[in-house]
Amino acid sequence: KLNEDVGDDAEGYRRWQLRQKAHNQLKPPTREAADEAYEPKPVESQLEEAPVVKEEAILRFGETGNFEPSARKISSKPGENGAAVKLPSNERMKAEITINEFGFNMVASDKVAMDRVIPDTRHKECRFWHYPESQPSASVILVFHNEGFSTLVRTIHSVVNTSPPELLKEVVLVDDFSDKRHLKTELEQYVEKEFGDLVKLYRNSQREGLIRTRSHGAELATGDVIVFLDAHCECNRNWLVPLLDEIRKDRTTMAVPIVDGIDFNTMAYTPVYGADSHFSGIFEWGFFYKEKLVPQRELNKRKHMSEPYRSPTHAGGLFAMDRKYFHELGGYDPGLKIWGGENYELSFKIWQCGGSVKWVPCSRVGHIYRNHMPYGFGKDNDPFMSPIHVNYMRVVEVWMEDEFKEYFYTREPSFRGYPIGNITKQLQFKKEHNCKSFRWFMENIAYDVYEEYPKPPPNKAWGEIRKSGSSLCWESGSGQPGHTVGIMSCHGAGHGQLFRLNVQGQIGTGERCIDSQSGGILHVIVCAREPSGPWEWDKGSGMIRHKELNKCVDIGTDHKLHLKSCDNKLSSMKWEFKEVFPW
Ligand code: LR7
Ligand code: MN
Repeated sequence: KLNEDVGDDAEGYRRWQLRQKAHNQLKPPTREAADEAYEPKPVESQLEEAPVVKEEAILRFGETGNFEPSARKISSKPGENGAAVKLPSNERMKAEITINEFGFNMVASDKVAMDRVIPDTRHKECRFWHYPESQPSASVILVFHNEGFSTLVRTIHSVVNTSPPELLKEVVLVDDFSDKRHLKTELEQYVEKEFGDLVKLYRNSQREGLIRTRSHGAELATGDVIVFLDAHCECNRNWLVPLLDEIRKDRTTMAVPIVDGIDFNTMAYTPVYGADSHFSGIFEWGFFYKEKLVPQRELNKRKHMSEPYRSPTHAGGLFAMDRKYFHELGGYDPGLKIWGGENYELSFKIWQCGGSVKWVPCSRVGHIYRNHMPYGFGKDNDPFMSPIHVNYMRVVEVWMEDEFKEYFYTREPSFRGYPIGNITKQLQFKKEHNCKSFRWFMENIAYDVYEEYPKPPPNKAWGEIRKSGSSLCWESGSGQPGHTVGIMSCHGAGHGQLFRLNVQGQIGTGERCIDSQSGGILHVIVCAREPSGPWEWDKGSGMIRHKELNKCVDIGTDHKLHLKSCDNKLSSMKWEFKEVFPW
């Protein structure tokens, strides 16, 4: 019985594991038995059969759901019930070293139990869903590169502890060419001892990046459904079944859990979103991933608050798909490098070629957000163009038509023309499968992107903004809102020296904009929703004027940019845009 209580103590946990082992040793049916089961029936009898009603999940209050596990016991260990771990001051130094190495505090993580209880962050309804018993089996795939030990291993424990053993076919670990000692025999022995055959460990013979490593994992997996998680997650109660149920109903659905946060420093487990507020994944035109409240129109399609809803895209790391469907779609574009953009590639492909992406409120999984990315990009790195951007461009060139491509290149003008490798296979796939246009996607699925990010008007000028005839450039530094804009020697590498003036008078840099307090210093702001602004550049005089204040940009003695009364005789008020292609 799936919901049979195994007990909350160590003995119960053993029993749970034994059950899993036994399940794994079940023999598959013989070829003959399988053939017999699938013997086609004569047409007459098929006609007599009652129409098949697909089984539905039922919400029945007062009666706990069939897959709902009983609550585990909270122990007295640090981090229990998702609490923050407090370190004594003498361990702080060591903790900092691990944060530097892994992006997480491994000293804190090492103190947290492998089977700690985390708070149930789901909507209250979730406990009362009764799902059809017959569900596809799952392979949970974890790819990893130089991860910490206890965070990785806790992810496996958590998957095993929270998944019905009948449905968890295997956990597939794929090591993306890590070089840490603890990920060699120590990991092999631990996994073998704790999980036996349930967990399989494979290793890449060279660094492939997370995207190709996931594709590799999907090829090695044998379950009906593949579920990807980052290698630093903790699964919440009954997270798996609600995902599987969406795929059981429609095998072309990508089912996405709601991601809770685990603090990199204290391991505290906290929801990012409350159970009553529904968010979905979107993007701005430079492809920074964003989340936004789901439009009411989408929510109204459902009967209950806890039911899944459609989303344009997702963060990338955590999702479930029918394994064969993933392969039918060609998996990820193998030309994508290391990290980034694969979430768009897969979600655009799914939506445009007839499937759907759904976020599932009753499935919650915690993820440790790192404090920094602790690894480099290996040989995929190029000093002048991040592989992330090349990935974005592959997605743009394959899945967007001219109009939408243009919005991307308006936001990132210096990327135009960078070689992105061969995409004929991807374009061919799109054609052969009669995939819909990006316009269709924007109008029907991602329509509310425009609410936050209206179509950007074209640039009037872009590039470095140089003091005429000099090598002094505008510099927005970190680009953080509030950062002042100063003057520095031009470096030609883009970043904080790349600005765009659009035809509606807005000056942008990256995803941010430039403003000035009345008459004060120029500084970085979060762009207003409307892509317009007060700026005007007169190519002839070189002056950049704030139209509303009728003042011009000048260099102050503090090397920052100030608004002063316009004077076309001042050389410090003459500016020219110089397009740069840092690659
Ligand atoms: O070269 C690599 N090889 C790997 O196997 C680099 C990474 N990895 C592994 C790594 O060990 C980890 O298990 O890949 C997984 C993801 O890498 P992270 O944790 O460094 O990525 P992230 O959490 O910073 O980034 C998010 O965006 C990525 C874009 O490519 C991936 O889609 C990540 O899965 C994704 N993470 C999430 O979606 C978690 C939740 C929300 C966020 C952010
Ligand atoms: Mn991650």
